[in-house]
Amino acid sequence: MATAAQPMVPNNLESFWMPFTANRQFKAKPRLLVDAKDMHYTTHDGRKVMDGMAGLWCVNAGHGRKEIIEAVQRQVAKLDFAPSFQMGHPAPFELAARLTALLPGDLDHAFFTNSGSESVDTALKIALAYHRVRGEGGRFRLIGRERGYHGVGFGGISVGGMVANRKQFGTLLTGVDHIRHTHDLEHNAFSRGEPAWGAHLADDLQRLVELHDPATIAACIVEPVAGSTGVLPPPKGYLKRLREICDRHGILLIFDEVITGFGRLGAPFAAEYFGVVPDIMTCAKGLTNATVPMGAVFVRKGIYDAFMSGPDNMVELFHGYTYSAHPLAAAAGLTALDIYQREGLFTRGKELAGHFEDAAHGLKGLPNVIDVRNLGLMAAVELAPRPGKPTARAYEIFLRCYEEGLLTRYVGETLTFSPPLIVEKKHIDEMFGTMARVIKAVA
Ligand code: PXG
Repeated sequence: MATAAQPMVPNNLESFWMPFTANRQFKAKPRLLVDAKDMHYTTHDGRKVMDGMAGLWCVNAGHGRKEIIEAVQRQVAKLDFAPSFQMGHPAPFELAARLTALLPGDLDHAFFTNSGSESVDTALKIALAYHRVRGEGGRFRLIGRERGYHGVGFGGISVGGMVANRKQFGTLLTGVDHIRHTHDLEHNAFSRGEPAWGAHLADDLQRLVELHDPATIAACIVEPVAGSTGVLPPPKGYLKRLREICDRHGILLIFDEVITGFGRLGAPFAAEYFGVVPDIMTCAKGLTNATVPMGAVFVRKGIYDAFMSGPDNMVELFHGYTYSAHPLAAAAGLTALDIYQREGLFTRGKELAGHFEDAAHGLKGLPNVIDVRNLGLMAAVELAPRPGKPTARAYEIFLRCYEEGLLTRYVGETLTFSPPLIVEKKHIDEMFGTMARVIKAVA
């Protein structure tokens, strides 16, 4: 409800410098969300909008989950904050144990952060420090991938491959190189699931190994399915090939599962879905159903153990955040896990993937649609750009969808779908039905 202290529509939109937003365009015609429940948002003008994006790929169990709200309320009343540097409190120990029990292979330790960006920077730092504690400090290079998104810290934008996210920010980290991305419309347009063509693109890593000398390379980081850049499922066999090349040369493989973690593909993590175990895995978003910010980095046993070798009164890793393992986040995380497991949300994507895929590919043949891509409960439709006006068509479609009751995301010429995992077939039909209608209406 609107009150004097908290008006429904703020009368000053100016002071908030909005992230990743065209501020002037937005503030001229704002879109405010004021309420949310399950699959829907309510807008400031009282309309219901279906959440086709699980917020920002993060509200996996749907909005307004009472159990999570109550767990956070109980926690804040009992222990609002406790330091995790040389002190501790119970919840994150339980959360780490429960999370690592879900992971494949010997990924068995969790380091907590507050976001995906912090998880990525933490993972890169752990990779560098790991080699150093083993006496291989000469491994300083980090390899990322074109079109990769790894958040917005300096580490993340350095290994990331989205040009706009890099070009304003100077020299970035040194010692970074990139393999090619896997997006190829000529070979893979309208692929259902993993494209058949492109496993050989993983051999780019071998090329960089030969160029730089493997003894200088610490880690290679990729999103198992690139999300922000417009949903790029990996070609069949691609991730296995990356794993083999890393193994051959002592390079750590990092999977950035900030989007793919917590059931997005119909398995708890993409590592399990693809049968490829990374050495380090990052996550955030769905970890707490996005109710309280939290991220985590999971590492294999050998990595943690390598740090536990010096004098036992010494700090082993000089890294951490004031809010690492924050009590409210840990409470939200534990309760989100309860819900995911009880409601079978980690595997629900598997049951719905076929219907979701058919619905997405129903957009094929509509005006200006040049590709549809999907995996699990992620999908994207790519449009031909309007001559001389890049991204204008996708933006207009995004806006029209919002006006017609569907929240999607647009990046470049691509619109994406990543609904809460509680989505039902009728919601899927409505989402893609709205999108089809709007694509036909927007020239
Ligand atoms: N890694 C990956 C793979 C991500 O998708 C991050 C790291 C960074 O997480 P934080 O919590 O620091 O934002 C992300 C974030 C979008 C979009 O739709 C995607 C993200 C964030 C905001 C928007 O393009 N992913």
